[in-house]
Amino acid sequence: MSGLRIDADRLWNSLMTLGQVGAYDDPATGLKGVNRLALTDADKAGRDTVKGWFEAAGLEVRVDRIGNVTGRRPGRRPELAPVLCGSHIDSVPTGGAFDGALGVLGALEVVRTLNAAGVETERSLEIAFFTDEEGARFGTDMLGSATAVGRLELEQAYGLTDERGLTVKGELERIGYLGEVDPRRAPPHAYVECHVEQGPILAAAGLDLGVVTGVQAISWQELTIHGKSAHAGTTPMELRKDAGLIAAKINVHLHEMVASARYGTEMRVTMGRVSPMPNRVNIVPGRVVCTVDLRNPFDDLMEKSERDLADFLDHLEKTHGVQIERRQTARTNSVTFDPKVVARVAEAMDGLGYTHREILSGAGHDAQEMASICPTAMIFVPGEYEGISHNPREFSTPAACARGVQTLMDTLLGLTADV
Ligand code: HGY
Ligand code: MN
Ligand code: MN
Repeated sequence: MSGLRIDADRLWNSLMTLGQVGAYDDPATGLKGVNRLALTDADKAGRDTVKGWFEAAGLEVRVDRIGNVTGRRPGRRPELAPVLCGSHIDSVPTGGAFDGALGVLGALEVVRTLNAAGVETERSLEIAFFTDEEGARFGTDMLGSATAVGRLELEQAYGLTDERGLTVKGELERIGYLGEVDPRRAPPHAYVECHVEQGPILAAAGLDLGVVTGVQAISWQELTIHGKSAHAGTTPMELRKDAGLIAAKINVHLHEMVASARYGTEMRVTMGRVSPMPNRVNIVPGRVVCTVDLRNPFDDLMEKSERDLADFLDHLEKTHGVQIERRQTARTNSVTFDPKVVARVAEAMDGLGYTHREILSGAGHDAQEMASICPTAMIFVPGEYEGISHNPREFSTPAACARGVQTLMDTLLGLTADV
C-alpha cells in the first residue's frame, strides 16, 4: 500500500463536470444522458476540457495523427519505458458519465495526487485518452488504440466514414485534433485501465472491485439486404422480396444460435441497428442495412458461429431471391491480460483491504489493444442498477469510483518503480 490517498471529491467533481459536456435530456429514462459521439463538437468540447486539465496538471501533452491525446509526467529515469494508463472520453449517443471517463479522469487524479504530494516516480507516467473507442459513429471500435498498436493502418482509419459520409480524417481536422505525432507508440513498460464493469456481476456478489483477466472475442458486421420495394396493398405476398422480413429472420436465427448453446452458453448477439428503406408505412422495404454484434469468450466458437451465420445468409439469398452484402467492420479475438500485472492489481486491492474477484470483460476496451504491445491489466468498478451501461442510467458510487482509482494509483506506483 503506497500510503498516498487520492482525493475522492476531486475525482467525483471531475467526473460530474465532464459528464455535463454533451449532456442531453434522455426521453426514454427522463435522466440526463451523455452524447459525446466520436469527433463531434461535443467530443471536441470534452477533449478540450480534459486536455486543459492535463496541461493544468503540468503534463507534457501531445496529440497524435489519429487524435489520441497523451500527457507525460517525467520520472527520474526518462530513458526507461513509461507506464501508461487511460481510456476514452468519447461515448455512445445514449451514454452515461462513467464509461471511459472513469479511466481517463482516474489517471488524471493519480497525477494530481502525485503532484500534490511532490512524489517523483522512477519511470515516467503517461496518461491518455484514445480516439473513438466506442465505434458507434465510424463503425469500428477501439479506433485510436488499434491504430496506436498497428492493428489498424492510419490511412484505413482515416478513410472510415459515418452515416453522412464524413471521414475520420476530415472530422479530426474539423475539430482541431489532427495531430502530428506518429500514432504508433513505442511499447510502454505496462498499461493499466480502470473502467466501470458495465454488467451485474460485481454488484450482485457484493464485491468492491474486479480484477480483469481479459476480454472476449468481438465480431461486428454490417449487412445490406437488397430486396424489392413494392406497394403494401397491391403486391401479393408470394411476389414480395421483403428486406424487412429477411432482417427479422436473421435476428431470430442469431437468438436461436444462442438458445441452442451450440456455440457455448456465453455467446451474445445484438442486432443494434436496423435501417429500412424507404421506411414508409405503405411500402415493402426494398433495402435494409442492419448490424450484427457477436461476442464469445472462445475464439473457436466465435469462428463457428460466424460460419453458421454466413451459411444462413446464403440460404436466405437462395430461398428468398434477395442479395445480402456483408461487411466485417470490427473483429478481435479474445485477449488474456498479463498474469503478472493482473497479480499486481490484485495485490494492490489486497493491500487496500478491498474485496475483489477475477472477471472477464464482456465489453471491448482500449486495454485489449495495448495488450498486444505491453503487459496490460484492468480494474473494474461495479455499477448500480445491475451495472447498466450504454444507457443514461449508468452509475457507480463515489466510493466505488474512489476504490478503483486508489487501486489504480497503487498499481501504477508499483509499476513505475520497476527498474
Ligand atoms: O462495444 C464495446 O464493447 C465497447 O463499449 N466499445
Ligand atoms: Mn468503454
Ligand atoms: Mn462503451
